[in-house]
Amino acid sequence: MNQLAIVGLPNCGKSTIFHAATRAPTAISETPYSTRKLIRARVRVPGRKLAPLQLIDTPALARGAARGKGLGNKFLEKLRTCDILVHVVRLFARRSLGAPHPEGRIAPLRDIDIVETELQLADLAAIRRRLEPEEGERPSADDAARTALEEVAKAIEGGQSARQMGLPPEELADLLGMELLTAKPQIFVINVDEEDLFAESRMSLPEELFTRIRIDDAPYIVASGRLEADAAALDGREGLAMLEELGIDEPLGAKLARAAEQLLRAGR
Ligand SMILES: Nc1nc2c(ncn2[C@@H]2O[C@H](COP(=O)(O)OP(=O)(O)OP(=O)(O)O)[C@@H](O)[C@H]2O)c(=O)[nH]1
Ligand SMILES: [Mg+2]
Repeated sequence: MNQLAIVGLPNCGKSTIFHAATRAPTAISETPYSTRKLIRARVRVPGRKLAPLQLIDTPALARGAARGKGLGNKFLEKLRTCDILVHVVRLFARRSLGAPHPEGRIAPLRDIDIVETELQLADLAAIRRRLEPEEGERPSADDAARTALEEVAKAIEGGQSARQMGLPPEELADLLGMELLTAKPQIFVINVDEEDLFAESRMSLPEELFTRIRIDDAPYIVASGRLEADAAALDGREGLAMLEELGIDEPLGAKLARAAEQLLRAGR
């Protein structure tokens, strides 16, 4: 089964999105780092037959995670086998005063950079372990892989992510003999205030955000996690009716599944 792992800063709404898309129980709270382990469940796509997808809720990544801050870094190794990262970005600000933003204010581009940097640092650390295994660890990579690993490490040190190196993820993984987090395609979920879903105010979403997302040609979904979670809590048909009334044509699970299918089909 293909796996999608959620990544994002503390309190950006990862668990809310996870719950909305799966209906599975998970900790949702105003306290940062309320998710303390990986939680897996199937994406629910009411009324449509699609290949099953597993969604993984994860502990938050914060600035400094690679140096041991927060919880998320410890779990990144377990995400190396997943196929896609669902990168949740916080834009919601109203009616969430109890849920502090770890950086003090809403700034989606900065947040994306923090998460991407932490993924890059995790990849670099994994590449180094591979190139210079400690005593008793598995033998190092063969020569071809070593050269490729050194090249990727250099690119990452220069601020690039492995997926920007122009090779499809599977080919890159074969070449390197390992999976890199920054090689995985991402789906962005822009988690907005309920009010911002509706026509005019949608214009208030920052244009630079979409420019950033376009760099990777990544699919994105603009959603209100809270609203979607409320709809998911209702009976299937009632939930759909609630969303429809608000002008939302499809629940979050279906949008995620469609974006994932598109990426997987394109072999990205
Ligand atoms: N207003 C509003 N609040 C939201 C939305 N999504 C999440 N929240 C609130 O933000 C807080 C954090 O949500 P979580 O889903 O627990 O966030 P998380 O990213 O999983 O947090 P950690 O696991 O602690 O990193 C909760 O109080 C949610 O109710 C949204 O779309 N709108
Ligand atoms: Mg959580």
